Amino acid sequence: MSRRSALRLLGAAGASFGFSATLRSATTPPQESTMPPALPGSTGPGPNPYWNSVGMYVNEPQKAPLLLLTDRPVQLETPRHYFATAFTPNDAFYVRWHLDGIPNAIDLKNWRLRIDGNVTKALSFSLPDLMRKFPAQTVAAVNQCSGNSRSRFQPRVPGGQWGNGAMGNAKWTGVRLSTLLSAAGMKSGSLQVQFQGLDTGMGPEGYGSKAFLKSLAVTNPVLEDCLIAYAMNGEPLPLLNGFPVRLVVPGYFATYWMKCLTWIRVLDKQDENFWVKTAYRIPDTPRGATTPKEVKAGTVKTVPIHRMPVRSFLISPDGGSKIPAGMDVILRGIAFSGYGRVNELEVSDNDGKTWLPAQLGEDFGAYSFRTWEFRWTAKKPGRYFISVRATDKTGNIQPDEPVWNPGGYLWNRIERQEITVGVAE
Ligand SMILES: Nc1nc2c(c(=O)[nH]1)N[C@H]1C(S)=C(S)[C@@H](COP(=O)(O)O)O[C@H]1N2
Ligand SMILES: [Mo]
Repeated sequence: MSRRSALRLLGAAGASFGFSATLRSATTPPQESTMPPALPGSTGPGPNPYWNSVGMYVNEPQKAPLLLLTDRPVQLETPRHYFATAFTPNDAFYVRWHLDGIPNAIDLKNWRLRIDGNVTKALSFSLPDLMRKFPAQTVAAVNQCSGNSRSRFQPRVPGGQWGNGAMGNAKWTGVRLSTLLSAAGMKSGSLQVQFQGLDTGMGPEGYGSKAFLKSLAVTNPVLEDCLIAYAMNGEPLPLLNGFPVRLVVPGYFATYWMKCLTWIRVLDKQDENFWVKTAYRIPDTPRGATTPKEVKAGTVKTVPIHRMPVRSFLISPDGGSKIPAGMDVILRGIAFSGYGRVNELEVSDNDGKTWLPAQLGEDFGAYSFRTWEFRWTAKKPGRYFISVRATDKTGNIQPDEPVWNPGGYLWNRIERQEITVGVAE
């Protein structure tokens, strides 16, 4: 048995005993009655009504107990309570890989980051080179999987059935991608910059893609914001989150945030690899929405997924315990958008009929989580539905309609949480 699978087994065994059992009771799932109503024409069970996915807790190396989504490749979700603060601890940060051949260890003596392809001068850097030869930059940015909240989709779509915990926010420190690209000198005719990590594997059946490759167009202004990060919240990245360096693409979905980055290639042709041409594409429609019927008809034009739509979450209280009537409670949560900072957060305690502004927390930059709080007093006992909605600088506001596309991407519907208020005794 390998060390990894031994550790995994230990983690799984641990999950059935004390530690994670305590965590679990702190996030008691809501009752059946809080299931959102089934949508017209739906079949089968309704969307996942729980905040998180419904997995057991596991311990992976360098990680706190996290919710297991799949183990090959390893995919772990962050439990709700970790989102009470603007920054997600490294050990609680969610994990997503596509291929099962992920690195177990990195030998920094031999590890290099290469830049080649359509450049004047191919370059290669050791980790100390990156840390010493270039100025360090820091950005607070949300890393969110394109499929975050996929378990809400109705009808269901294939792919990891994430709850809301396939996201995290960190302060990323590293070298600007543009600095390295200028050092190498992009030649004329350059179309895309392609990124590759150290992981290998079979990829989806029938596609034979042995590597996970992503590209961004050389004309995309986001390249200027990209960092090659060697620190996450002031510490080395956990291996599962991309040690020694990963690409950070502020405002963009995490699919571009290449982990264990080792190879940057400047292409003079369009990238036709599976992960760009076939996967991670969204309908070229408002909100990226389509219908199963249109997909079947083959009429949906698609584009690569890009920026993250505005979202917000209530983190506490989580509905797991009754609140005494007449008592002040502070509702707390987070919000973010890939289209510019969140500048308005509203709360409704009557299922969206009326809204009141919440107090926004410290501003850590346009691409960070922003915390919010709202003092709430329910005078009468009963069931309340708390909804939260954010508006970003671009004027995007969260809608109360679900979105549907075959990839299970771009979910940003207004969240609602049932809270029971009891008689004060
Ligand atoms: N090398 C490599 N980088 C990768 C991936 C991968 O499979 N391999 N998956 C991407 C996707 S789709 C996501 S959601 C994020 C997840 O980042 P995390 O595991 O640090 O949370 O990594 C991105 N970078
Ligand atoms: Mo992802």
